[in-house]
Amino acid sequence: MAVRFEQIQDCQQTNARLGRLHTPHGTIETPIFMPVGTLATVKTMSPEELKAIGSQIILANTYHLYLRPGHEIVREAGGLHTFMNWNRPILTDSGGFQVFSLSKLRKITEEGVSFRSHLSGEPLFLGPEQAMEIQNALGSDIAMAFDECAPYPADREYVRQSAERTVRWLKRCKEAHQRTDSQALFGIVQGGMYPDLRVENAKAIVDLDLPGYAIGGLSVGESKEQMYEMISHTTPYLPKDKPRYLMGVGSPDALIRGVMLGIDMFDCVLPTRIARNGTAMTSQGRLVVKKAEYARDFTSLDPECDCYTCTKYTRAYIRHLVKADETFGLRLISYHNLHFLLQLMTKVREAIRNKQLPEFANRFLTQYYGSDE
Ligand code: PRF
Ligand code: ZN
Repeated sequence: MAVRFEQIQDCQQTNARLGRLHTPHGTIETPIFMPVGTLATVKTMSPEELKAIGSQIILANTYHLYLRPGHEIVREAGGLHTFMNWNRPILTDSGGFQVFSLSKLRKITEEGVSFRSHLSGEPLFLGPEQAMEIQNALGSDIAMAFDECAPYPADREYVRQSAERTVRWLKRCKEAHQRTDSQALFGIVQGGMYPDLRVENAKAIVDLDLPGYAIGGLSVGESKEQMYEMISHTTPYLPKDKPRYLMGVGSPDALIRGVMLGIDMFDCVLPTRIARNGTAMTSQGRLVVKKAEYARDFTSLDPECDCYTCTKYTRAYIRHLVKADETFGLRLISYHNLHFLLQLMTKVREAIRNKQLPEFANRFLTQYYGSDE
């Protein structure tokens, strides 16, 4: 078994769990947030910087690395860890989501997805076997199953057929999966916004007995309440002794609510994406540093933060850099935002350990949003 989940402690008041995920490249403390390094780089951040802020694991994308530079080049380099100089765990997403959101003229069949590259227009094909072969070449610690994330909204019949096909694709992924001793395959539960389809899909996926399970198809335009409801309908059917990963979710409130619903792993482009348009996540909520009101503000982005950015640079300086399109400004905010989310997860783990998660959640959310909601 390539990865093993060790449950350390259960929260008595919520469904949160404290755990450790042992992987070939080291152990991860859960619940955890995974910075996104789509193209084998977490945008603007060096691996040394990622380590300095406590990143335990990062995510990379099959779809993007397949198109550029091509998985054979990464294989020749000795795998993703060597290629990008990151010796801690890596999870790769399967491409089953990006191919739908990025590529042109895609066509789904039982076999897989035919599409045109969003870069060159070249006709390409991805299916379960290809997704596993590419992830095998990338050499990630955790490979995700090839799935379809149904659009939102979508009618029930479409979602039912799509979710059932995702189960058949998962069976093919499992069969095609090589090197099961050095790479774990996680299944992905789909089922759109239909509770009964979620339950049915979760049961079918769990039947395949995998080392971990993800909840996909959420954060696609539905309300937060609807998302939490879907999570609540799914987690009771996921085994307690395996890690649970909520895909593509990373706003502070959703991380906290997700943890309280029993989620162990999260990833999202949010902290790095909003950084690149000049927005910081702070203990008081989002701060749009470009605003004129910060021109002469010589305080730090977040008065409660002790990261490199916040100990050395002011809002006025970072605002100037961002307005002048200087890349250093985007680096400084990316560094802070990732530090902020990783710190948040450290505090969440501490709160579970100290049996104070609900109190911590209320306090944090009140400060971040100015109310409990
Ligand atoms: N499937 C995969 N990756 C994903 C998702 C999914 O459903 C999501 C859903 N928001 C994000 N990333 N494979
Ligand atoms: Zn900071």
